[in-house]
Amino acid sequence: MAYFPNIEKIKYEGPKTDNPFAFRHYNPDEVILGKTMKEHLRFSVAYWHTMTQDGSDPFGLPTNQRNWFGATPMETARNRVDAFFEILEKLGAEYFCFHDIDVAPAGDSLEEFFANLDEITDLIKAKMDETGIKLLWNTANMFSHPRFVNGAASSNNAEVYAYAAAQVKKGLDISKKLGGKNYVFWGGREGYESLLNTDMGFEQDNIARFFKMAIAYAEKIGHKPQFLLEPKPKEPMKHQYDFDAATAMAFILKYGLEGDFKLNLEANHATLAGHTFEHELNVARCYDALGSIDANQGDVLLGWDTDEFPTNIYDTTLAMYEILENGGIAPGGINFDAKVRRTSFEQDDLFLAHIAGMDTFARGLKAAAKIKEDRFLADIREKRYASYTEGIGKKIVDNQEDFESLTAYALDHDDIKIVSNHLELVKSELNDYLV
Ligand code: XUL
Ligand code: CO
Repeated sequence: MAYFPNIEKIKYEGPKTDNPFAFRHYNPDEVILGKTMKEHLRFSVAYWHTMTQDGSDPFGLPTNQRNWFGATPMETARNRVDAFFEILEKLGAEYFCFHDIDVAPAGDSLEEFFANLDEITDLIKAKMDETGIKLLWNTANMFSHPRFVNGAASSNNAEVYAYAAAQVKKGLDISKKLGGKNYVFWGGREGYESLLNTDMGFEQDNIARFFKMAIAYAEKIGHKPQFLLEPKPKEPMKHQYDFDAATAMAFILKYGLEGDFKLNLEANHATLAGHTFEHELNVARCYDALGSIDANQGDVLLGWDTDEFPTNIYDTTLAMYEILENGGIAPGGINFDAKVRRTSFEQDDLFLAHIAGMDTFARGLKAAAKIKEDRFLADIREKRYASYTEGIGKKIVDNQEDFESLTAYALDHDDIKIVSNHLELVKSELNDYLV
């Protein structure tokens, strides 16, 4: 059965089309800077927002109209696999991501949960084999169930820690079965509510032990996906340990995990941390740790994780510039960790929303490629640091100077000429690339 009988495969029809179910900017086979748009963008659809989100909010009941509900939770889970792959195929998205509980019901025991996961991931595997669609990453939901009220690997309760380990072990077995490219840890409740009752150092040591066990298990089963840590500053916890890219890197480096871990950076998490998305991507690049991205956007007027589909070309341009400067995002991708608004409740809105996000990233890619080709930002930066390319500046970067030699130099050269950044001009010229 087709769950979207009125929707055909989404095609590129160009900016002039009046067909809302067509790409206006994302042209998968168009070559930009030597790679197709599809190769650059590596789009992924998130199982949770797309298949399980119901449109409810703290004040209201579900609004979403969906046609895949069955008589039992397992029947619904089976239907969802078919509906999800119909969406992926019709969108032409090559990748997908999921949490364990997105795909299979938890049942009444851990054993039943694992059996449900085995059955559903067999169905997913059959669909992957049939369509060639690949698993960008999977992860374990260790934040929804009440047992995780105090965290998972950071829990004060060792039995919760063991339960979480069992979930991640299963997640890695599934990653092996489905050929997952990456494996994500987002510490949904790895943080604290009050320092009055928290031993932060102990909790972080325990999280690091947990990650090392995950690495050891992946090595043992001969399937090592790229591990990714996803920072977020707050929500649900008041303070989360992986606050932002820089904090997550400090953790990774402190515990010697840099050989196995990179970052999965999410746009709305960046803004919650008081950063731009490009700031987070740039921090990751400074550590050679840009792994993958969760594409979405927040709302400047709201202080929480609204997970909106990305429609801001300014942001996607600067994000794509970072990705181009990184030499691409593979083996990561651009995963739409985004949900339709509660008022966009028709099932076909799932397509309209993904098309909007894919087109917005395609426009960002095109603008960023032009910025790179023209060396627009590269030249501005090169010129700004020109004083380090010769004379005293060159000697500083060649490590040939010390405080005494620099003092001698400064005594002779204290009539310093400084130049304006002309930043308003830069921003105005940048606008020309966006439209
Ligand atoms: C939550 C969030 C998660 C992670 C995966 O804000 O971003 O969906 O991406 O657990
Ligand atoms: Co995310």
